Amino acid sequence: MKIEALKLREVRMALRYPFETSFGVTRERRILLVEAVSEGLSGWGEITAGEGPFFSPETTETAWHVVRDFIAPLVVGKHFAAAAELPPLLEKIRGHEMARAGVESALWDIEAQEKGIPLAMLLGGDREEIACGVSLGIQPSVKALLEKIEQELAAGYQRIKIKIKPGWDVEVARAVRERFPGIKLMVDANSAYRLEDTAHLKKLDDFYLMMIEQPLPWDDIYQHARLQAELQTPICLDEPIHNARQAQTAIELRACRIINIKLGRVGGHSEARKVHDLCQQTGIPVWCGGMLESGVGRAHNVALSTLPNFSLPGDVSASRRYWEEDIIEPEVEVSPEGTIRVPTGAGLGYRVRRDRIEKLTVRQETWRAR
Ligand code: OSB
Ligand code: MG
Repeated sequence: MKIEALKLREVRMALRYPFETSFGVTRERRILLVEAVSEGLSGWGEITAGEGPFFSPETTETAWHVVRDFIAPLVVGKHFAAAAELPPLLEKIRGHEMARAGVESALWDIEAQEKGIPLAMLLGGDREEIACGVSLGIQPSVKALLEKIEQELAAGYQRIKIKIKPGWDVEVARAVRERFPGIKLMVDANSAYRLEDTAHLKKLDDFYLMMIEQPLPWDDIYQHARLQAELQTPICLDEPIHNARQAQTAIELRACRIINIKLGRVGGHSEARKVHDLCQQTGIPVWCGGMLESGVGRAHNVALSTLPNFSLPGDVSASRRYWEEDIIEPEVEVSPEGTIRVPTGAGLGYRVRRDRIEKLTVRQETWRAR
């Protein structure tokens, strides 16, 4: 492929329901969409950075800056035999994984279209459907949370993740367990605790959770190992895993027993596969995390989730849980069994709706090969 043009758009999409975590409330997403153009094909990627530097240091603005000033000049006008040739070219850019992932994703979409195969197949996936869970934000009351869980289970979702923070944790988990004794249940703290909270976190062991995701600081691995030694519940790491090397550190230190792979957080499909393969070889199950993606990012997550070691239900759920109207067609739907069917068309396998994107776009910039 020759990248003749790279187009970056910012779209604003209002969530149907506010999403509250220990680091804040999100009501509207400012999503960057990457469109790469090559020989009559358009490949699409999504940059999953947050509006503020609260999940990770990246933001919508930093990603725009990094794509415009550093990534686009390295990509536009270049020939690639495969999307996997991009990461070495971007290697000297430190951090900014989400910005890099959005561009790399667009190239993977082009490569799959060129070959006339689904992206899932190009990545090496072998599933026809993927298992889905939901991530439920902090709710105004326990009653409201129990009602939400009831709805999601009725819709078929296979596991429930609830966000926790100090003051919304042990008693909430207890109430959910009492009401739903048999469900697959887990919690995500998004770094709301410190190692000194170990005695408090140990109380969660009573509720036979599948895992506790990221209890300790966002950039920590070592203290999670100290905590894991004290907990029966498996720890799952999210925030501090940006590449296979960090995953190896976490596994060798026994800082976790499960890893959440997010395409943006690890810098793209190439690195996501490396983390996946390492975890597979070392007996660590993985699942695909979410960042409140639009249909474009969601389609990439569906494809990634088809790899064999994605053996636990992920945070990849139906478009309609987030948006009144998504930007792909058909929208991502979940079956009554709590699965998403992997599309069989070439590339992403969903049609990207330019009409809808145009309406949602607040700024755009295009860089063309000269
Ligand atoms: O920690 O997994 C997380 C959303 C935004 C930022 C971080 C996280 C999340 C989620 C939502 O849990 C997952 C989703 O439904 O997309
Ligand atoms: Mg998380």
